[in-house]
Amino acid sequence: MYSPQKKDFVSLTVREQHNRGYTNGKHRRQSCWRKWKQLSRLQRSLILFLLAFLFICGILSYSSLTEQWRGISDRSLKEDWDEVDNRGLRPIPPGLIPKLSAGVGVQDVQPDVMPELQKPSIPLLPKPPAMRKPPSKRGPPALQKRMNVSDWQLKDGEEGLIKTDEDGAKEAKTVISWRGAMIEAEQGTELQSTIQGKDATVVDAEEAADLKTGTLKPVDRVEAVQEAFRHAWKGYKAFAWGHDELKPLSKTHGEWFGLGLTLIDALDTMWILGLKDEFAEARKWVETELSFSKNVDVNLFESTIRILGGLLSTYHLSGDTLFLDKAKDIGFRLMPAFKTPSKIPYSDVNIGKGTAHPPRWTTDSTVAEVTSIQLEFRELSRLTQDPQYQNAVEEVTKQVHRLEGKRDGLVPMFINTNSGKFTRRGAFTLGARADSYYEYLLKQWLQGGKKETELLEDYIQAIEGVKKNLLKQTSTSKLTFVGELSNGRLNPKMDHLVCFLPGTLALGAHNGLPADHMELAIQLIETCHQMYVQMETGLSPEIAHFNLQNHNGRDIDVKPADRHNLLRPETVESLFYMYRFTKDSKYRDWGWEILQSFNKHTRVPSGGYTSIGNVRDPLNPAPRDKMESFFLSETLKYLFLLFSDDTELISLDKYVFNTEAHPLPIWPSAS
Ligand code: DMJ
Repeated sequence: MYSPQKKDFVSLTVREQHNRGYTNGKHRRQSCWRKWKQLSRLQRSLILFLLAFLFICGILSYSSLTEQWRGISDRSLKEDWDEVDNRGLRPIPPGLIPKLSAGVGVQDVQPDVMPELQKPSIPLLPKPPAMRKPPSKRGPPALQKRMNVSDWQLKDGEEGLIKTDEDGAKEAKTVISWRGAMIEAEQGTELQSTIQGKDATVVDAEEAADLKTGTLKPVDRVEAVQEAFRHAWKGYKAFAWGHDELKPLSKTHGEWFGLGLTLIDALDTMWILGLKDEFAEARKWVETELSFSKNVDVNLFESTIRILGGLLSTYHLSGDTLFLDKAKDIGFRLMPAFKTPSKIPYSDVNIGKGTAHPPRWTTDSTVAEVTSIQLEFRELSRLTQDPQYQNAVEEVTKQVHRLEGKRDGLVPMFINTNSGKFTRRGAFTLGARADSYYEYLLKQWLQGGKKETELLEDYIQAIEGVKKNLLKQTSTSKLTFVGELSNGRLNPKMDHLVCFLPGTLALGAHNGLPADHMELAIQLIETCHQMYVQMETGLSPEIAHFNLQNHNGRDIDVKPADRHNLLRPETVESLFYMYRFTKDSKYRDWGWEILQSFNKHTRVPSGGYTSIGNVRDPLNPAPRDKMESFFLSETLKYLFLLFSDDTELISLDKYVFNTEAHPLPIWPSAS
């Protein structure tokens, strides 16, 4: 049945359309439509195809045009930023920040006025990324595609990147392409490690001969460490100055606390290595730029061992009271962490607001964290003659000493800040979350002049606990390792972190503890050494799994998620102790091999060293674009001390190193 309402537009007559109120324009559209309908199906298809084709072409040319426009605007932004940079306007004027005077109570710390004060006098343009970011990564780290080594580092004898002319001089191409980003290559000598202007591979060959003839001069190795430090510092200075960490590949920085962590952590290393110019520049930054009056949350443990420890040791080495003043300031600002129901400190403190809190997901703190801040706070009390610091940390020591839940002196990994009791009991490790508890038992005993017998008792009992519960040997080469206990079952895995233990055991034996501690130290340092030499890069993984059954003839397996190396210090730390106490030159040689492997696989040509994601693949160690502050604070410092013939340089009878390698004095017996 006919129904005008339902009749479609095309079939309406002009009058009908007029009656329904359509306009003239609509008339025109109507006649077009009629013409369209009069075309054959083939004609209509052809026209539609042409229109679609033109539409696609239009879209394609639009996106490439906008790409160009974006490029132009990025460049002009970058140029604007560089101009601001070049005018030296980035640093925060710190003189504006009122310094906390001695005697101000924790409760008097005012919320910061930093946001206003930090602003430079001219508006800053947003900083463009130094290079285009790779697509964001998802999934567990081991599964993420990292940069290929070929993308950023040169291989031995690689053609095309380093050309050798007839005189043997190397000429580097100016750029290496990395997924569209341009990374500047430096002179050929920079692309490999350089010692006194010689290519490291050449030095290696010479060294092998020298080692045989016994003519190798120790000074070469000392200078190699200085050179490595300078190279790392060059990257930090160029791309991360005053920031927490260098990201050497993207040539920028990472921020953790926003307190110049790498710079502070590296101060005493520069002093010890004799790098006067670098030290002077860094000191200037501390004097003029460093302010702790900042509305930031910091981790109590990390800021104590790196910042407080770094400032205290630099004060002791240099005698410069600037560092003591800064140490007092940060130490005081960390104290709110101890205001908990149990007096076991919270993990985090806001050093500007004077408030503290546990992590968001728990009221637990980590046992290693609350028991490895004692050396620093005790020293702060001694220097300031203010007992509050020492009292706070020794209260923690006392409570942990008395606590139930240990197993033969071994401690669980967590402690609750409300109840003051161990939680998640049943898991025991000498690795992450417990490691430095053991280290600080011995070192506090030494720091205090061997008088605090409870510390010593706890330490000796714990080492017995290690022997009884955690010590095992691999079936193939009988490598001794320290496994982990989980609800009574031994897991034959060992963190690289555990490699601090041989050094600590040796230090104890040197101070009169049982001789079998030294025997164990010798066995364990061999295992730590094997964790390096059995890897294709010559660098240890973060975690090693040891074979108790001889099923594949190997001692060590590495799980994909554990293949990374963060430039950690523990093995070279122990090598340093072992060499000092035994004078066995093999420990120096092992350290030298490690330095060379760092140079080969983690050194970034434009400055800095990077952690890597895969120690099993020398062709693609998967650089992670991060230089941890402990590489400068610990790794290079211990290597330098290992190679130095001056055993009075930080004598182990006069200093104890905190867990971040900052030497603090052993207290004179009168105090
Ligand atoms: C350092 O910050 C300290 O040595 C800490 O005790 C453990 N981890 C890192 C280095 O690996």
